[in-house]
Amino acid sequence: MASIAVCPGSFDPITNGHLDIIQRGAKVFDKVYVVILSNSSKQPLFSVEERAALIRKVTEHIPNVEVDYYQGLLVDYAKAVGAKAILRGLRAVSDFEYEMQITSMNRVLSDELETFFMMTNSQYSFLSSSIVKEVAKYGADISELVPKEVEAALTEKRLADSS
Ligand code: COD
Repeated sequence: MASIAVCPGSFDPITNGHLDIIQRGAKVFDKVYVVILSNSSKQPLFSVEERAALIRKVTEHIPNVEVDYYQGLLVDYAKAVGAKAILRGLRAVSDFEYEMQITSMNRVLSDELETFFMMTNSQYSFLSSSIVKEVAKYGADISELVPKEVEAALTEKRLADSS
């Protein structure tokens, strides 16, 4: 039986830290669905379509990755695509409490799903979409932090905002 995982997130926008988790996950699972879901505590900068297009672009070299978005519960999406695993990344101790909370909630909602955590690559341990957006707003060099397509999209947003 094929092993299918969902890699859920806001991805607003995708960073090299996310991409590293997706690439490594795709070596472990037969199929990885990268799915954009809504996090009610975040106000996204990019629309879901824009975020999905960026993720598709930067993962097009990984044949067993599919990109999608979904308005609803992660457990329902996982069930719909036949996934038994949720793939998440962990950066620092500060991530642990939040991840523990959502893992426990997902377990309450479905006992058919297991969450797997991958430790961040140490070079990305400080990296988040929020921090990238913060510095990109002031025109900082983010070329080491995000794929070039994301860098271009952030520059476009900054220029549109300042005009
Ligand atoms: N290195 C490694 N991993 C990283 C890095 C990095 N530098 N940066 C981020 N990650 C990991 C995160 O730890 C996370 O695992 C993943 O990448 C995605 O991160 P974000 O920040 O884009 O996504 P979140 O945390 O906002 O995603 C939250 C969800 C949208 C998945 C959640 O809110 C959700 O499931 N919403 C749908 C409704 C639902 O089902 N709710 C029930 C669960 S609370």
